[in-house]
Amino acid sequence: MKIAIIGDMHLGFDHHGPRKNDSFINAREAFDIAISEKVDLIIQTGDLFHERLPKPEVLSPAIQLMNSVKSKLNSPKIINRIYDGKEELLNKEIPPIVLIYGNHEKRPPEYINPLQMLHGAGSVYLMEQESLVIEAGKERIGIHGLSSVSETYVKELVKDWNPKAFPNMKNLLLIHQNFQELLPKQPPETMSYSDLPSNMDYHILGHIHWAQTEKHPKSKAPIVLPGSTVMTDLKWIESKSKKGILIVDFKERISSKFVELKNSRILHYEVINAKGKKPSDITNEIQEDIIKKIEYHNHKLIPLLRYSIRGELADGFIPSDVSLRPLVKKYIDRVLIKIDKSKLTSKILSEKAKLVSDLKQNKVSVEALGIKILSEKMKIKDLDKLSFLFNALGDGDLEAAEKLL
Ligand SMILES: [Mn+2]
Repeated sequence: MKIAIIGDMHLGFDHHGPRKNDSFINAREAFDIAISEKVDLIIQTGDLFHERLPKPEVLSPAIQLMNSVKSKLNSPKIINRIYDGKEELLNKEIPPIVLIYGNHEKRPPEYINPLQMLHGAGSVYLMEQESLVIEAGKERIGIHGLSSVSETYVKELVKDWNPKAFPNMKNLLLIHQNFQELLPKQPPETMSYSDLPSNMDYHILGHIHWAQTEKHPKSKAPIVLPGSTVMTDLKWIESKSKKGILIVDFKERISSKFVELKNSRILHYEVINAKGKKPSDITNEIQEDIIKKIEYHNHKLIPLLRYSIRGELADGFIPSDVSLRPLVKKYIDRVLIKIDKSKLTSKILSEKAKLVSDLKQNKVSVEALGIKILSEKMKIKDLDKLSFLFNALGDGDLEAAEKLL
């Protein structure tokens, strides 16, 4: 069985910014590759959408895209489904796009998330925590999918779930979580590769935005990260790895190829050493680099330039003195400039600048700060209540917010 594996697509990313079309341009190219490869099935790793509540302006083209893919591929069939410990024998046609939901789509249990909506409309098949035997042509494959769950209890949940491999076919696991091996400084409850079941032939990981291939420490089965189709975090590692999708042939032997997305915008990541420099020295250095990048650019989308300015500035200057706004304006039609000053320091740092810097370095989350302010304003001390109220207000769910008071 030939399967296209597509990573996090984040449809609707930067909806109000200059990269508003990027997620859709790349999604269309990814699906076009899958269609031209005549795959039997497409697996998507969750975070199809960038937000829990995508706007109709994002939902509508997304549904059109899924439905157009569906019209161009044959419908696979579910033969067997194990859900909540119960096994069902079926013979049911499903859409060719099978996916799980990611952390970006997750909503509280009693709410409907956007992928549940697409599933209900018959545009995709969503797996929450279930095992399927899927048949395409005369071939069968077992897929075990787990949508995003809290990092604090995922290990226990996977252990309890303990998906059984279906006999006489390849079995693959689809999951969207953090992994110790991929992200530094994770709390101890975060999963490691060895927490993945060792009875699977193949593991597909969403959530991580760069492409990488690993092996299960016990079973030696592949662990693959297709990587997102659009750049969101602008990490250094994303500038070094290409965006693309995997085409995998699940025969007796599993073979795969990575097909690059040619339309994906180019990201350049540069580290600028600020040690002992004046702000004007830094902006001059960056301007020279911008000119060079423009000269060598040959992609139809203007490039994204990420400058990470690091080190302690010359005496008497603070990070906010380093402003690239004039450069951003000057080159607005030629490059997109993103600055990271989280590692830029000075001898004098005001309290406000320190708070902003802490926020940027994730020493304190915006959410925690918001809850703290809310707690002071509303004089509420119950942490659970505060967190629910904060989320309800964030969702614009005033009715739910009112009920909490
Ligand atoms: Mn993601």
